[in-house]
Amino acid sequence: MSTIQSSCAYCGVGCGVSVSSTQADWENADVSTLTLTGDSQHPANHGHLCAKGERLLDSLSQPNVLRYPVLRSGIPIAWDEASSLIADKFAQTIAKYGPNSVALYLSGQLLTEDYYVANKFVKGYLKTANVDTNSRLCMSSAVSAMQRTFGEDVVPGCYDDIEHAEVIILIGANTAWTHPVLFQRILAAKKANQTTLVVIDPVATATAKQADIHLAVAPGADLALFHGLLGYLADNKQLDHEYIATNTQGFEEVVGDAQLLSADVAKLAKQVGVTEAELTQFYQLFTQNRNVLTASCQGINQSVIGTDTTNAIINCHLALGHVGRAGSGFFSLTGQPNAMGGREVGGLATQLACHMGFSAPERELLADFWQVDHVADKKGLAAVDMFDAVAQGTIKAIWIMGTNPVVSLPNSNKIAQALADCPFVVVSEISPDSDTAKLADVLLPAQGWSEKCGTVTNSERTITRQRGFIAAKGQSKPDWWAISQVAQKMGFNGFEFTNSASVFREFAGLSAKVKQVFPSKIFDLSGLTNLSDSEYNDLLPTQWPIASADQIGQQGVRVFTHGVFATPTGKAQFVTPADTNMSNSTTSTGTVILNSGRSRDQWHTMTRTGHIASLRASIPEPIIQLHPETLAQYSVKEGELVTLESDVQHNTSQFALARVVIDQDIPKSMALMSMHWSEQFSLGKGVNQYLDNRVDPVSLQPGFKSQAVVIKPVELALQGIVFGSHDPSAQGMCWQVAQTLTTGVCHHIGFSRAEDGFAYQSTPHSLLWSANVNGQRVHVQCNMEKDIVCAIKVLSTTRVHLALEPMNAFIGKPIDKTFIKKLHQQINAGNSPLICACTGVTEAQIANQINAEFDQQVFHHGKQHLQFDKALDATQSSLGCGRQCGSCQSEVKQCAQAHWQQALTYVDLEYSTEEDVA
Ligand SMILES: Nc1nc2c(c(=O)[nH]1)N[C@H]1C(S)=C(S)[C@@H](COP(=O)(O)OP(=O)(O)OC[C@H]3O[C@@H](n4cnc5c(=O)[nH]c(N)nc54)[C@H](O)[C@@H]3O)O[C@H]1N2
Ligand SMILES: Nc1nc2c(c(=O)[nH]1)N[C@H]1C(S)=C(S)[C@@H](COP(=O)(O)OP(=O)(O)OC[C@H]3O[C@@H](n4cnc5c(=O)[nH]c(N)nc54)[C@H](O)[C@@H]3O)O[C@H]1N2
Ligand code: SF4
Ligand SMILES: [Mo]
Repeated sequence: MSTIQSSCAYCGVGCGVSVSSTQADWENADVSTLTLTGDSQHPANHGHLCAKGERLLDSLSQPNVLRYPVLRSGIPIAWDEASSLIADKFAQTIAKYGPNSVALYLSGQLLTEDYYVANKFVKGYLKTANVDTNSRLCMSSAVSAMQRTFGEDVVPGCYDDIEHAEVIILIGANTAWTHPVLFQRILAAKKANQTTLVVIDPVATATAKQADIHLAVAPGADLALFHGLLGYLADNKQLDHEYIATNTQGFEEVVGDAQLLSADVAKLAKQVGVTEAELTQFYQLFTQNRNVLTASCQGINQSVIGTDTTNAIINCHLALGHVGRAGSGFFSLTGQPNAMGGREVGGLATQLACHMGFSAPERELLADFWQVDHVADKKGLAAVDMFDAVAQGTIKAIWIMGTNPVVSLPNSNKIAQALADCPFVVVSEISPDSDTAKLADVLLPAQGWSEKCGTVTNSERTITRQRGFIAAKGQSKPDWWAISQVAQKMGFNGFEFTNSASVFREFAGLSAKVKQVFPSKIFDLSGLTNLSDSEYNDLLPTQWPIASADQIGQQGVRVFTHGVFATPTGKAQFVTPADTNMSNSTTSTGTVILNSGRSRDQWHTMTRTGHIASLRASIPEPIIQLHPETLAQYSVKEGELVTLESDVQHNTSQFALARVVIDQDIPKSMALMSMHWSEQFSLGKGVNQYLDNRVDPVSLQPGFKSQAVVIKPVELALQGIVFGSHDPSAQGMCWQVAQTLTTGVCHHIGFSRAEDGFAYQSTPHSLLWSANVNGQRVHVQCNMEKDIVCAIKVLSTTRVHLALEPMNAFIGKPIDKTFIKKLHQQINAGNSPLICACTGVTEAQIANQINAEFDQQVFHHGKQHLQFDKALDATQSSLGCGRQCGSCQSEVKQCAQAHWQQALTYVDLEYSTEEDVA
């Protein structure tokens, strides 16, 4: 058995994985013979993984893998031809329209080496800074805030702070689902050290449910909350004036402004959307505890006031002297596996490599290092402006790499149109099926996770080697290699890299040079400049700054520990927010605030997780979660289909976007939908078609999280599911969602006219019948080919619940006498939603088990001595649910609690009946 260490392909926790093979010949090993576990030696996860990480090997069996470069016509071409074509088109465009007519749009899922080469190509040789990344949609507000305060994009703390904190505040972060391994570490610390966990989120999320205190703030009120906190701490003489005087600037201005808020706590509480008691309780945590850690994510970043809000949080910690000290301060949770690495090499259009800006000395250093006469002389276009420029026709050639902007950028229909109209679009992908890939003039096959090789940096600045362990599929190539080919074809020197190690060495060398000329910079890889290929291959997870090779393997590093910062004066800067009355949200009568984010089991636009049956089962169709009172307001019912209308999109589409789910955890003013859906999986496309592209003025990050929309019911005459063969462009279909099962794919479908539903795939030979099953009138159509079932369609006027996997099992088999009976049994069985992705445990199983535990307790101890916690524990021990990666613990508990409550009602009923009889 041999083992290779690598890193997880998903979130910014940056877990290490160990892949093992029984075969010595890795290159030719069959993926099904490999095993993957958490790397017990990796400092980020110590062997733990979440449900997505555990299924990394399943992600490799994609239905469609891109293997060769392809033209829009579908004709495959050779790499040599493809790179010549791209080089020619880019050169011609620049010659005719200037350097700013071209752009690259990258991703936090690329490796540092890919990112470095892309930036060198664009900023050094194409002479434009039009190279931006999806990190703009993700981390840029945190980046801008840290730059403003600390002088550099540097997260001061590390994961070890979790164990040192007395209070941990998660703000705008659903960490239980989005950074599950870190959340389990927080829960363990909470248990061991009685750490107080506070969650600040308008929604009672799975994370909030496991907290000691949940502050359900109004959307965007976080800015007032933290700015008011600064005033409160000053009012109550809690600040560290010595630290403020010695190490900071700008305090007087900000504190005066903050005290205007704290002067009237009752008014402030109202603005924040909490009670005065809740507000004071929260503020007192800062006066009663020394070690308070605040970690933020997209609920803060994806807002038009994201940078000011982050600065308001940092201001409080700064004024308490809580920077670079164990267990306290501000921590930015990174989204993607290498969003941090991208920022290091200058992936954002607004910075240069190694955290440099565009000042003359910084540009000269870079030009000198790359041996070019000059580099791009000013900031380039950030994501939203970049695609606006594509739409306006000023950018005429764009290369998109490792991201799916047609789904993930706001106002996504406009993005799709812009790319469709753009004269030259190159997309580097692992799958030809993404919505963006379908618009490419040239589609390039990239090596994906498991094939590619390089480095990534996680939330706490740890660089980990991502190692390839299987042979590259077809002619897929590393992204850095593809850029180098095009650069060389354009006649540029400096792209003769032989492997990822050679790229990394150059990057580390640049870092050493930057550190030498600008010693106040914190970012430092100079200790890695002289790595040999084999040292690079063996590189241990290492946290930067790394000034010497002796530091390889270092962990638990904090920066700014001596109160010296990367600003010109060496002092940290307090930042006064522009306007604390500003909110991220817009509302008007009849609208709700649309909140969007992540589901527990899916990754982004689902290109890598949508085909994994066990990850698709928990949320088979797009859903929109609404508070029961909001349903009444819109006259919609649970299970009905709706679409949205917003200021940007006056919706003329007849397609349904999502199914309504009642949720008491959502505030009344809000609708919540995930960001994951796209045209690849759902006819209704995704949520971003209804969001406009307003941005934070400092960071230019889109304010995704809270925009006003109107909910519009979509009337369906017939809806249901089709198994087996399916015609996606059938007449009159207005709802269509593809779901992968373990044995194939089924489609959830809907029709606004009943005749279209009946006509769908109907042939003169179809077997047709209608029946009452489970109190519902269902219309079944079964198509046969040579006595073998090739399609089964089940429709009804309302939603049909089916046991999906057993239904799909009829496909491809002959029918017998019991066919209809067996089929009705599966319709009768319904479809119990999956609760735990790791164990495959459904709601029905939890219900059965908790009911059994209930009966046991009543039998042994009587109705007066029921203990829910004991029953829950027994249920989990018996089924295993919620015990593996832990990210569904709150859902398991909620589900068990609901059925326990039901059992209690019955017991009371029985009790009263007995009484009555007596
Ligand atoms: N399962 C899963 N995990 C992931 C990802 C994934 O796709 N799937 N993606 C990764 C990436 S790239 C990222 S960036 C992270 C994102 O990780 P998170 O930021 O944790 O995830 P989100 O669901 O986008 O949003 C977090 C929370 O912000 C809340 N929120 C909305 N508006 C406000 C507000 O005004 N104030 C406050 N305080 N909260 C608000 C939402 O209700 C939501 O619960 O997740 C990473 N991890
Ligand atoms: N409404 C709303 N919109 C959002 C968000 C939100 O919360 N709400 N969140 C935003 C955030 S934080 C993020 S990070 C973005 C994410 O949005 P995207 O970056 O658009 O999402 P992904 O699905 O991760 O896209 C990555 C693409 O790269 C491909 N790929 C995978 N590996 C490789 C590789 O090695 N090389 C290449 N060349 N391609 C590869 C995948 O198949 C996939 O198509 O979405 C943003 N959009
Ligand atoms: S928490 Fe899960 S998704 Fe994130 S890096 Fe670890 S295993 Fe991967
Ligand atoms: Mo992200």
